[in-house]
Amino acid sequence: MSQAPDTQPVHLRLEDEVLVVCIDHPPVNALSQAVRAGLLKAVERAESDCAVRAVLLVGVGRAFIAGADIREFGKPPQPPSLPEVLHRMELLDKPVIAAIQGPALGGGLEVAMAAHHRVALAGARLGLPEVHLGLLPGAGGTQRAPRLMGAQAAAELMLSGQQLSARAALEAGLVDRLVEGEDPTAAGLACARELLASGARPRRTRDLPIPDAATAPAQLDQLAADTASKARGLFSPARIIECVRAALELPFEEGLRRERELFVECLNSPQREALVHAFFAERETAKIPEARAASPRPLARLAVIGGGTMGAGIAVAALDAGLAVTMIERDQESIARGQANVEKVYDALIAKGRLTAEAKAATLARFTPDTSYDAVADVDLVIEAVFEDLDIKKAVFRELDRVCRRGCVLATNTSYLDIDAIAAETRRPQDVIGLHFFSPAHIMRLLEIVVAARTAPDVVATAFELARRLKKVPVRAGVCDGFIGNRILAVYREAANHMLEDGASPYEIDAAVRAFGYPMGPFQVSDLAGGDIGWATRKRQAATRDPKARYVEIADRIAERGWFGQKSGRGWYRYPQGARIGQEDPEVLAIADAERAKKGITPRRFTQDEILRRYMAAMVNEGARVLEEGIALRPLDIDATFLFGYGFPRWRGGPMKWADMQGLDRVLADIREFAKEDPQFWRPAPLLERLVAEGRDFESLNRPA
Ligand code: 3H9
Repeated sequence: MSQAPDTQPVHLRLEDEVLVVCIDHPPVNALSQAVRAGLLKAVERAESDCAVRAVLLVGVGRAFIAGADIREFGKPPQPPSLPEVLHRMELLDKPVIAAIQGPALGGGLEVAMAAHHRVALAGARLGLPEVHLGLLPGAGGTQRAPRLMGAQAAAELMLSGQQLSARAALEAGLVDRLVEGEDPTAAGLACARELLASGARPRRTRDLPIPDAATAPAQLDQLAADTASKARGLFSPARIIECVRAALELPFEEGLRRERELFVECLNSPQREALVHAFFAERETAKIPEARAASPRPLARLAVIGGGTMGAGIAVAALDAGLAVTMIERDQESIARGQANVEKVYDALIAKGRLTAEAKAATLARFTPDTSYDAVADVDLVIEAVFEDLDIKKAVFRELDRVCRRGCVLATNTSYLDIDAIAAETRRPQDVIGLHFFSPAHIMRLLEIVVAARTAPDVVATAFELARRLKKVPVRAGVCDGFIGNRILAVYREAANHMLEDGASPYEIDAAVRAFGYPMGPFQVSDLAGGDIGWATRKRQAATRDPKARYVEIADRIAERGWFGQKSGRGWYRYPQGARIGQEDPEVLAIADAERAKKGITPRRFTQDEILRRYMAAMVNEGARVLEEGIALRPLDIDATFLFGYGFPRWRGGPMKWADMQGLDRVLADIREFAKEDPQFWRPAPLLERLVAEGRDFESLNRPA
């Protein structure tokens, strides 16, 4: 008779006198209600069964436990709670051992810390990353970690959300021993038997003294001050420090109660909701129809055409992912520059002590600079990263079409241009796709994957596979001017220009945008990127611009003076002697005044709130259009684009999530209000109107494609 498969996520079995508790809840053994209930049952069995003399906790599969089940946040809590389970477990009078392989994160590490002994396999990764979800460790972690590793180190671990290797965790005191081998059960059983043979009693973390109790309070003051300036608007870091203070000042149980109160505050904060959305958006973007329908083509050798900043950054990203990279430039001088651009990145790492000269040499052994297109004849994928000019790009693609083998993926890194037109230059438009990297390409995580009209599904799947290997966040986009990100950017940037012309200063606008959580405002960004780039785009668009649409010329007046920003020492701000932080410039304000006067505009005051409402409403409205046209598959793709490519504050979840959290009716009401002055610019997107009429939000469109 065949046995029904065991669907319980926690299995128990007795091995000699050790109760082996297997947490088996794929993919990462998150602590769902069923897992917590299973753990509680295990504790009850250990309490009542005298055949059990020790308890061993192991995770089945690739993780020990990745933490609380993030999908349960925001829903009504289901008993038993994790703190309750861990309380009972810690009080067991039989030794409890956690054998850790893979990730032991958040609640997962809290389980291990409530055990009496911890052994770790070499691949274990331990951390308390709750801060990235707007939370703090809420199952005793803030009280137990200080007792194991010291209050200062615990606070730093929780504030950074950093993951420690098994060795680092051993050195920090988080685990008791590091074991060889790949089998956590065998390692844990060996430890359990040893403990039983030596008659060891449970060693409860709650009873341990905090090793740095005397010095930690002063260090926490320092950490609190640093956090206030670094955590930029984040809610949970200050509360993490408060919990660690409670660990230092209060008895264990009272400390736990304080932790609970502060955890619940974090759980109920809008930041938690936004950050959890960001966590899932980051993972959902790769779930696209083509990835299910087709398999990626082979992907081992890659070529980059162009050795400028972008080409070099892409080459580094690919080299770092273990691919072989050929770089093509038009002549010896240019390829030498391209090679130098690549080496510069590695040399900077060597200078910082983060890379050895040998490792650089080993990586560059996979790098082939060349000046002939023939060198790319056999590669699997080519990324063109030459000057942003349609004719130049078309010429490159004609050449690629001539030399590349059949089935090679031909990608362009254009940020605006028509990829269908580029594909039409080849006899194989099905192999052509857009791979829009963001500068610096080896660091920025966003990769817009632009699917043209005739791109084959397996080419799309290959692009997503490349993104996975490069550890990028891939977002599927359709062809239009600017794709998802730059298209939406152009519109909210225009809204900023309108406000500028109507009376707001660039400095007020930047300040409002920074206060929202962006690292920089739009005028600072323009100074950093170089005002000449936007100027060139505006000149390119002049011929096709709607003559009835409002056009603000202030930026042109600035650019005409050669004030291109940081690189020219002057832009919207002044940068005396190469300063990186700009100073406000009265002459810029005078130029803006003169332009207003020319158009007969009487300047008016804008509050920070109004600036932001206009900026965000423009972003959301264009986002809705991008969705409606199918340029973005889902609202979460737009959110991921802005989170990973445009500095949108992660704790606000992305523009579409932000709009949902404001209430779409409020955003639409703003747009209608603004439309009274400029009905052409502020035309509400029909999708936004429809969602409001139906009482729905963007989230309702986020179903997997
Ligand atoms: C917490 O613990 C609070 C407690 O202190 C207090 C309690 C009272 N829950 O990332 P991957 C899914 S807060 C639910 O692609 P990897 C993920 O969505 C939590 N689902 O794989 C994905 O699903 P799908 C603190 C989760 O190998 C699949 O698993 N813990 C969870 O690149 C694979 O994930 C954390 O913040 C979860 N906790 O990385 C850890 N974790 O296949 C968060 C993952 O449907 N997790 N999923 O797309 C991670 O950092 C990474 O997922 C991990 C694996 C390193 C574990």
